Amino acid sequence: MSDPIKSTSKFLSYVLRHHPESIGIELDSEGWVDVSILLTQAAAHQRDISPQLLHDVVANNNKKRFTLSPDGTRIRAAQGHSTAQVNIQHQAIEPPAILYHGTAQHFLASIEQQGLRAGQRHHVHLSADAQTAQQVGQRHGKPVVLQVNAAAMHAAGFEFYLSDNRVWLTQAVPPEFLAPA
Ligand code: HQG
Repeated sequence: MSDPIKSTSKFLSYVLRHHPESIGIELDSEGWVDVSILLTQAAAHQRDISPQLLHDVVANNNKKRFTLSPDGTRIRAAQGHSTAQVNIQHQAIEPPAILYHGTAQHFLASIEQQGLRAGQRHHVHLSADAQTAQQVGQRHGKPVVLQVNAAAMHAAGFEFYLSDNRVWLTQAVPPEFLAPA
């Protein structure tokens, strides 16, 4: 049997990032939905998630993908959204001088031409350490880690944001700010 924490995490990623309409819920523009509505609608779509299981998914998730509001009544995905319902107003902050992006070898030619693009997601995802980037890149094929000159981008006026779970986000990275790590 599949691990209930992992399968629930995948289900919640799908619903809270990409397709809230698939279980008839709406997210506010910051990505939040009431926990009670989420659990009721999940149950109505053959997904029984107990409050305890939800708590375990939020607490144990290796990437802290989900955030509970301080009073515990609302939940959101920390990052990775593609649904147009959500437009989190992240506060722009100064990034570390260097950030990393993990990708796959077969994307490199296109990235050298176009730079990094957000694609389906709302942002390009970057990490503060090369090891995390390596793991992200592995999901797509033979991993390659790129170094992003975040200090130069910041000086040029590009904005950077830090998600609840400490993923660095930016709109796009032009090729001149990229180098092999
Ligand atoms: C690539 C996971 C061609 C980009 C991870 C990446 C992350 C281009 C792929 C989060 C390109 C998009 C996000 C261009 C970018 N030409 N390819 N111009 N620009 N790409 O999955 O960054 O498990 O949407 O390099 O940990 O891999 O979901 O983004 O390979 O934080 O919580 O296009 O997803 O987190 O792939 O991963 P993705 P990502 P979760």
